Amino acid sequence: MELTDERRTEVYESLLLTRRFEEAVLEAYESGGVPELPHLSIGQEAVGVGATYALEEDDWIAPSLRTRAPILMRVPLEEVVAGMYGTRSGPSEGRTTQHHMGSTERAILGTTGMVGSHLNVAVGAGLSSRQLGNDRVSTVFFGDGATTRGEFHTALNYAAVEDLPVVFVIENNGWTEETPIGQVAAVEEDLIEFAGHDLPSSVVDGQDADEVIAATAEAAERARAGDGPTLLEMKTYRYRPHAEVIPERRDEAEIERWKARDPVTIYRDRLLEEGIVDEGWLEDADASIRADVEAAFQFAREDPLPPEEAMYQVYADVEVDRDGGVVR
Ligand SMILES: Cc1ncc(C[n+]2csc(CCOP(=O)(O)OP(=O)(O)O)c2C)c(N)n1
Ligand SMILES: [Mg+2]
Repeated sequence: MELTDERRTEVYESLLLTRRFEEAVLEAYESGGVPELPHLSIGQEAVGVGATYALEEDDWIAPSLRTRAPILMRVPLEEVVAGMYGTRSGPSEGRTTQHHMGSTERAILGTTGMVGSHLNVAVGAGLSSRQLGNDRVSTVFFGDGATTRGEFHTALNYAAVEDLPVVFVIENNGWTEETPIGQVAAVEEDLIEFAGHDLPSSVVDGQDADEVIAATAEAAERARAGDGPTLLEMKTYRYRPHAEVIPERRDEAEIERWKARDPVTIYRDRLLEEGIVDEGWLEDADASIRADVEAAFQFAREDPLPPEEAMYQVYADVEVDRDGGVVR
């Protein structure tokens, strides 16, 4: 995939948008204004941004509970923020929060509260590409904790046996809630060892968006050529606790070590060094992204609550009357 200077400035803008959005979520939550419990991805932005950037617009993406970047890259900001406030303009008119949101029109498969539940849905999307004869690749993001679930092994095995066009992206932030992954994963070093030897796999620097783009582009190309799935383990880190109600129990020194390899800073410094942007461009980009985020929050705060009908058609596409009887 050719990364022109212009495309690389777009990558940076997506990194910065994800960062500024999540900072705004945290600020709004702390001031008591958000009904949803944030599980922030601050620190992990390059994984979602880089991988999404390497894909075609209609390739399927199944985000984890924490992957925010692909959603922000494909769904209008106002809709995402409205989802968080549970208002009418949110995804599915308020039937779901932004935390697990999906949007089939934008090829985003929503997840559920069950860790790992979306892996086989993503494999199913890959199978549908095969059966429908199109070349849509399916990429699924999931945390290191999800690799301890049966779903992970079922999904990898089935995709490998059937040579399905699936890219598996582990967002390995080293922690599953408050447990270090090393305590619960039975592999020596890297989680890709779970895959065995027949599945192409690699470990990727998840803090470097260029590395993420290159690895994902190669995996997507393999999938599109009919050569089956790839497992990518992206090493990354979240700066915030698992969720905003959970106390921080990680070592401060560990958090600081990772902050020294911040994905937004790494990319900004590289663009500056290569003379692709200057300080003025960076300031303008930040101001404009901050203004967009602020406007989206303002929009969502004024957006009306969903209509009563939003309580219907949650589990099935049927119309029911007030007594729960099926009308159509
Ligand atoms: C099947 C299941 N078990 C436990 C939980 C509670 N839970 C929610 S998120 C989470 C940790 C997930 O860790 P990881 O997959 O590494 O993702 P991360 O939060 O680090 O992004 C757990 C245990 C759950 N939602 N579903
Ligand atoms: Mg984790």
